Amino acid sequence: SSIKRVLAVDLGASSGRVMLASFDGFRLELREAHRFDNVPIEEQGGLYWDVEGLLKEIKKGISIAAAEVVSEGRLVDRTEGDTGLQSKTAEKQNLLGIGVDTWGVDYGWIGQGGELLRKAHHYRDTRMNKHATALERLIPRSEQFQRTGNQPDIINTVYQWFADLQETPELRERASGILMMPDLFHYELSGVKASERTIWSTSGLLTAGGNEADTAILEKLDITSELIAPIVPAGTVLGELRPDLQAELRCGPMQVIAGASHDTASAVAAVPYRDSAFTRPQKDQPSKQGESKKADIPSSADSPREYDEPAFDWNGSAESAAFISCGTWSIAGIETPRPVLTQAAFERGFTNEACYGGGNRLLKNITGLWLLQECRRHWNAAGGHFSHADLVSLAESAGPADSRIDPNDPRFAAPGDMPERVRQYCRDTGQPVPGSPGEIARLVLESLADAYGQAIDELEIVSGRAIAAVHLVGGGSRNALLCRLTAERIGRVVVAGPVEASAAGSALIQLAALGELDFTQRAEIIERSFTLQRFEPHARTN
Ligand code: LRH
Repeated sequence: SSIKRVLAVDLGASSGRVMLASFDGFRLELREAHRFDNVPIEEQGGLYWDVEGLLKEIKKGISIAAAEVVSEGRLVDRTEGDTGLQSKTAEKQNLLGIGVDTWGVDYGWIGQGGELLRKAHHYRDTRMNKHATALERLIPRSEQFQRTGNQPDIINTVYQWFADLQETPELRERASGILMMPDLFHYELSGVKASERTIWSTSGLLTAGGNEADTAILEKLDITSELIAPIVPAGTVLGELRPDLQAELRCGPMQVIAGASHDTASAVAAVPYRDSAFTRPQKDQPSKQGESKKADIPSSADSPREYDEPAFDWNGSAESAAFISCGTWSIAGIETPRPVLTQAAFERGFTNEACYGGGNRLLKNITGLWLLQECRRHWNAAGGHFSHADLVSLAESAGPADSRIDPNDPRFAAPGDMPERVRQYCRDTGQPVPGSPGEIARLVLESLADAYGQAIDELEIVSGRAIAAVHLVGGGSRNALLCRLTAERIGRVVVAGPVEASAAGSALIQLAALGELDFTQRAEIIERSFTLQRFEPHARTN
């Protein structure tokens, strides 16, 4: 068979999926093999990952997908009427790879025997509140930004580590390693410990645009760099799925591949940029582990800082397309050749994270559909029966909202009674207070569109680059009202889709790493494979 198959495991805020991706050389097809809940464990006021439970579900997903693939092979044989070919075809239809992606910043402390030393915290845990000021005294915010390119944020790994070490200093002695969450799952699947670069680029610990942890920051935390496994580029083949798992899951050999294991980096890899406004640098080519060479990007640790508009060579083109990766979070950004470490970028709340292929994502993290997800959870717990789509259509009929919230206000970060927090925000700011679920949903969506508009305008200022259009990808691209409001607010064409951007990006990167796909063709492949919708920036009345 010429169909190549890989598994993209995408762990999102409320659910995880094992997606079976099939590529026939022309089109990519994604099918959900297994979906499961990803609900953080709440225990004595703490919020944690259910690593064991998730691992069980990932394994279940592998065996379901493997069985599906084999039975598909049989089906082909039966129609051909040649039972002799049965086992051969089934073998050829094997899964080639598997990669896990999830949100940034979270990690697990690993003990001497490779076990989790303690439950891995979820970033919405509030333990960092007590320690953030002390960390910022130790490593001032502007220094954090200058060293790592990351916008200081209480959820960043560096804040979480600091809080952990303040509360449990003996972790320094007891730990043999620290793995970011996708690295932890890849380790469980392959037995190989590695630190994938895109997920580490969310930590607040990596040198800006570089390939290693910032030594000054590690020193200030009093942590040895030996705790961090070698950093590898996105698209690194780590090794084969452990033989015992192959036997247990009856799935045959497949490669465990660290794709862009940061979900947003993966989603951005699936953005079908068409204007070829900017050809990304291809210097940090993904390679097999061990062969990974250092990216040819000057490490900001030893190069002069840029305080003015960055003087990038944009290959002669005048404009870029921006992306908004819209799910629980909304991430608005553009790709730049190198991190932008200017004062303007810092002050306006931008962060720099790594791309697959070696470029940089200059972006702003905006609290996204989380607000609506939490509202829905609250209303349904109180007896409502709202689907997400119900809320969108209620928002549609509610008409324009009179008030706005700042989605990034800290009061909205932790789980809780979100409708009341939205109302309280309006009271506190002297605005009309929304009542019905439709009014609240409309207010949230319009506030998001406003935040996107502001981020896109600021991106132009900070990057010195005109933004011609915006690709809105991820689950939010299904929300036609949000796409329309966004197009109107930002005054540019919005191209919506793919919905399953993280899984699609993971599949593209894995297949490219295996030599089965030419990544420079990704826009064409995405356009052939998924429905994309265009929203024009004309204002409407309702
Ligand atoms: C989106 C995301 C985002 C941030 C946040 C913690 O899921 O990965 O890019 O890193 O989660």
